[in-house]
Amino acid sequence: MSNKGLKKWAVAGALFFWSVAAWAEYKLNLQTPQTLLGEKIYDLHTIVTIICFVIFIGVFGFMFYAVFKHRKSVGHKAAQFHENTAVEVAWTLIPAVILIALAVPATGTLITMRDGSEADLTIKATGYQWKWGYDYLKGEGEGISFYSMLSTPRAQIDGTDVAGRNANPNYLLETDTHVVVPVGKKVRILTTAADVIHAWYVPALAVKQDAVPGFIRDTWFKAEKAGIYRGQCAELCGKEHGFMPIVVEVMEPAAYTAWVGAQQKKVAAAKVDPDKTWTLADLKAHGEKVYAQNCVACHQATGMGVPGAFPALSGSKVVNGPKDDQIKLVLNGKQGTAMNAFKHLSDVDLAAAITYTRNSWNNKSGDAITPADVKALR
Ligand code: HEC
Ligand SMILES: [Cu+2]
Repeated sequence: MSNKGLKKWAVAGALFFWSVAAWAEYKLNLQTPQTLLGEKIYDLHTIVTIICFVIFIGVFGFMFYAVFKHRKSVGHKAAQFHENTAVEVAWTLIPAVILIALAVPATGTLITMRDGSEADLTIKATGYQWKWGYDYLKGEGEGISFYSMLSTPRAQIDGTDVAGRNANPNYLLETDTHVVVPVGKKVRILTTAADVIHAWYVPALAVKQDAVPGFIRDTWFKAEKAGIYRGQCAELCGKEHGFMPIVVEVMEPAAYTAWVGAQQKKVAAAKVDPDKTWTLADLKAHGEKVYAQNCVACHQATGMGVPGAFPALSGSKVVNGPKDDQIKLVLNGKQGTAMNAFKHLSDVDLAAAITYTRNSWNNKSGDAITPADVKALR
């Protein structure tokens, strides 16, 4: 081989191995299933893939053999014939038998997958742009309700903290709160959505179910092993679905019971008396946090908004106008604009955020909007 040729191969080889190193974190095949049903699905997938592969080799092998061995250049002549009953019967029967042989176990598994009856625990998962809301509807923990949001730092996502991103094994797969469930219990997940179609997908638990506005769909799983299983919204339409991951934490029963207790205590503690008298300073201080979490992306920390897209709240007629109109606007949003409804926030949070906007920047109304004001307009 010439020197030049050698060099070319060396470069190609280096590139190949470099890319193999880059593949190290990718895995072929499905994730290891953590439920019995998931194992069934996994095995079914393996068997079907092998059968497809065998058929592929058989059909293409025969075809290439026929084309190569019987080519014109070695003196073969095309046979002229029509109809061959034996061949026609064979190519009808053999695929039919293969299809039936596949359909029987597939149907059995599918029926089990669809059977969400007699669940120990029922959790509703609601898709929002761009987070998940969970409500524990039935079973131990009934009444627990929370949102679950992406917790990967923004700097890792926008590329200002590449080192942090490279060191983060759960990049884009981590959330502020986990869906906690007990091990060995049948957990039924009802899926729905509040805005656009989402999809609740946790590969290791073998569940994937669309969450469609106005519809309730269901799926279920029974985890065999405690641990943390990660998934994502699997809806394709819209770039932000990849930023609403799902983290399921499967706990031993005793730990689960403790979690439920802690959660219920938290709910009780957060239940502030809506008739409590909040001072303007209390409301403003709390409101600044609520504003930073919910409003700042559009209206900006300066209250100046983004000209042409998001109106300034500083100096706004609405913010400085009658308080009822403003409360209604924030509660219900404005149809057809990016100003979404903020009904999901508590009376206290809304009262505080609105008080903050009425008393910040150039706004000096001096009014305190109380949680009771918000409650009255819900
Ligand atoms: C996704 C972007 C977005 C977020 C987040 C958002 N808003 Fe808005 N907001 C808008 C847009 C767009 C409008 C203008 C709607 C219109 O066309 O009238 C608006 C209008 C308003 C107005 C009326 C302003 C005026 O002068 O007309 C108020 C008050 C307001 N928002 C308060 C809030 C509060 C409080 C929050 C947080 C709880 C919030 N907004 C979060 C986009 C947003
Ligand atoms: Cu989604």
